[in-house]
Amino acid sequence: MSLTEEPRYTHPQKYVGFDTITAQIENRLLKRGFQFNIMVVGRSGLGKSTLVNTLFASKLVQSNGRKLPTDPIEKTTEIKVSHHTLLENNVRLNVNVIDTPGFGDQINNEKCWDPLVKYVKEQHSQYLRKELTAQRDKFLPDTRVHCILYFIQPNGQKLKTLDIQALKKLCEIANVVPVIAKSDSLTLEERAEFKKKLQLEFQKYGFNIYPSSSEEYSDEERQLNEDIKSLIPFAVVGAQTEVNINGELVRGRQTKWGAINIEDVSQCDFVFLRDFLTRTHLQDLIETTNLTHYESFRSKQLIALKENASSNRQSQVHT
Ligand SMILES: Nc1nc2c(ncn2[C@@H]2O[C@H](COP(=O)(O)OP(=O)(O)OP(=O)(O)O)[C@@H](O)[C@H]2O)c(=O)[nH]1
Ligand SMILES: [Mg+2]
Repeated sequence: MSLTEEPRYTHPQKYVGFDTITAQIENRLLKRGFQFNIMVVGRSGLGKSTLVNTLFASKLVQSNGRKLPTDPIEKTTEIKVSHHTLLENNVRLNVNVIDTPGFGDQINNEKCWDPLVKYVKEQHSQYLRKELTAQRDKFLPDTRVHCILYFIQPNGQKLKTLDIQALKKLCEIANVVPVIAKSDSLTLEERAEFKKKLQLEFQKYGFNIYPSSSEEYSDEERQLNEDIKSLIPFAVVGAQTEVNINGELVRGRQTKWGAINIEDVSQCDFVFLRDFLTRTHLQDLIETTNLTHYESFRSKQLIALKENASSNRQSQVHT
């Protein structure tokens, strides 16, 4: 058959019903639910917890926010994981939020990303151990980090050494999506300029920012990813409150100079980020974690195991 020739289909003479397989798969998936694990990384007070709550339109995590300027800033780098089950039109989404408060806020910031890298690898390692047990569960609980939201300070400057090192490490092991935090503190022009500057920095340092330009994507998907890439880092604003704008209640922030409607795409990129993470790339984030990041961890571990075993055998032969 030449490439231009149409494949020859056999059309059953009566309705057989195998076209229901998609509905059957859907039913099974709906019963099982979906697992999505999202990690937020950034300095203390950049609005990490607020943005997670804003993204899922639910109060998932405590956003600290100092009530008084004299209150101490929480200076912990302890990783906190919280589990949630969200329900939307029959679809159950289990969300694990991995919060890393105060990242980079220690007196000694050297290698402060190490615990995060360790956490991501540990989840891969746990999954691999479960996968390799003789009588493994049918469905392995998945704690692997599907997405890391990386918060960059809205200061208009070049990336700090700490951010460069952390981004480099994290991009190698997970899907990293950088955002410009609290972008309402920059004017629209400043934001556009800062975004361009950061895009050049990402290129300069060769970060493998999600989504990558994989060969496996179709032309349409690749075009969508190119469009998205021009928006990264998303200039976000988080808000858990509603404000009245022209008689309409919208999610936003009230400031001395007026109100910001975070759902208005001319005011910030929040909607682009939300749609990217949930409406277009949720499945791809989960799949890429499994097929790319976990797979590379898995093959490295198994090769190391094999080499270990063979060098043990050789040393036994020689002794
Ligand atoms: N202007 C502005 N303020 C924000 C934004 N997002 C959050 N905030 C405020 O910033 C303060 C800190 O927000 P959090 O969400 O607790 O910040 P965090 O990064 O989780 O802080 P830690 O958990 O201490 O690391 C709160 O008072 C929020 O209301 C934003 O987009 N713009
Ligand atoms: Mg927080």
